Amino acid sequence: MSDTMLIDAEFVGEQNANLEADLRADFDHLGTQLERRGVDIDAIVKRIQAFHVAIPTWGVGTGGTRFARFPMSGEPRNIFERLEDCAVVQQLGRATPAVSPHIPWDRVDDVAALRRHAEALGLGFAAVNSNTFQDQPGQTHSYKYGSLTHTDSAVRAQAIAHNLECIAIGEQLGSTALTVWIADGSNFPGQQHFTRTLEHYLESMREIYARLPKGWRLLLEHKLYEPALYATVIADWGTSYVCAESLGPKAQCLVDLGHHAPTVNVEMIVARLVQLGKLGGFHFNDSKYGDDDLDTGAIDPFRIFLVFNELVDAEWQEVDGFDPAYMLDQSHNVTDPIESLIESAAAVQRALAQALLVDRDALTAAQETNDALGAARLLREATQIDVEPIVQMVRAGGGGAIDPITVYRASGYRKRQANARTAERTGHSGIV
Ligand code: LRH
Ligand code: MN
Repeated sequence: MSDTMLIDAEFVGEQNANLEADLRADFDHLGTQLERRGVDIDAIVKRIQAFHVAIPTWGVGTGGTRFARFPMSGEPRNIFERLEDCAVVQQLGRATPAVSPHIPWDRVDDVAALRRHAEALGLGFAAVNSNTFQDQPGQTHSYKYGSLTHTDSAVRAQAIAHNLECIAIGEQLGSTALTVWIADGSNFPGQQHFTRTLEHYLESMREIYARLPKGWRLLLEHKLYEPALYATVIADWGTSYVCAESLGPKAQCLVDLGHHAPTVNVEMIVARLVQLGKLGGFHFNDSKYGDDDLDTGAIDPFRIFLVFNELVDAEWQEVDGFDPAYMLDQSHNVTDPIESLIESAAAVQRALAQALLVDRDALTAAQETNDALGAARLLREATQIDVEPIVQMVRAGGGGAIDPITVYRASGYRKRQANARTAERTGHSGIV
């Protein structure tokens, strides 16, 4: 438990006290229901307690689209304040003890001071994200026509150097992974040579791979389109897999749920990458059309359940080396980001809890005997069980809030920050 509490712990305790009796009753009732299904509720609680999802530092600021961004008063103005808001998500939700930084958005002069600030807030650092999809002031070469795959080796060298800098910063922060998403691609047929761009990508990534510190992994993030609107160099899981395989054992594939065409079967991609030993991690979010970066579970909670059904199956099968990095990657344009992140982390916990309720022996039997409806029912039934008392008990047991959104709103945290953080930010467009 961190020593810097941004919301009065006593206040949280008082709020919980009003809800404890009802929670206990709901929890015991659910325990009886699950016992009838041969499920030990305490074992599920233990599993959810051990599950953590990292939050994106860029997720605590108000997000925007290419049209506009509508800043919120009291939003964080720098990484130190972003960590404070991340700490509130952790204090109340107890599921997000690590944050995923993005460089240069989170670059500081004194990295050790940043690490101390995070530790004082009870936070650690997950994968570092590099950024060669924007030009920085004073940058020598532009990434307008690409970065790690640019036709000009000087631009590629600049992009490689940036990724090596991200590794160096990550090492100081205690991170053990680098996530590489590149926007490289084209808007016109013929604009780029498909094969040469992928060869450039592999050449560049080999230089980055060669400099990975001991115990680190390189996470390749694919994306179907945007900002490239005709062809994206790393557009799908297949390309990402081939590259990760070619790079070596420390390279794995990261699945951002929003980076697929709306009808794509993402849970099957997850199963494939598990089978191929290349599932490195996730960026959880939800979407209806494109890479909408909406709150996880806000549009299609069944989809996130189906992803966790594959992950729980992998654990149940004791798949060798199965250890994905779990992160949220969302853009909060119309909500208080702290509330959205608390709700989204809980949505991921809920999906895991429901996936743990699936009777895997019965499912295997139904699958092996082609009992289609029987198999489908086993999954659907698991999603019809209200596991909220489990998610609440995990929060309460970890010193968090049984009803975190009500506590957060009643705490007046955002108002306090609105007074403290005089707005410097403008309404420019873009996600941050
Ligand atoms: C690209 C992406 C990537 C991040 C960015 C903020 O769409 O998902 O993971 O670098 O969002
Ligand atoms: Mn992402």
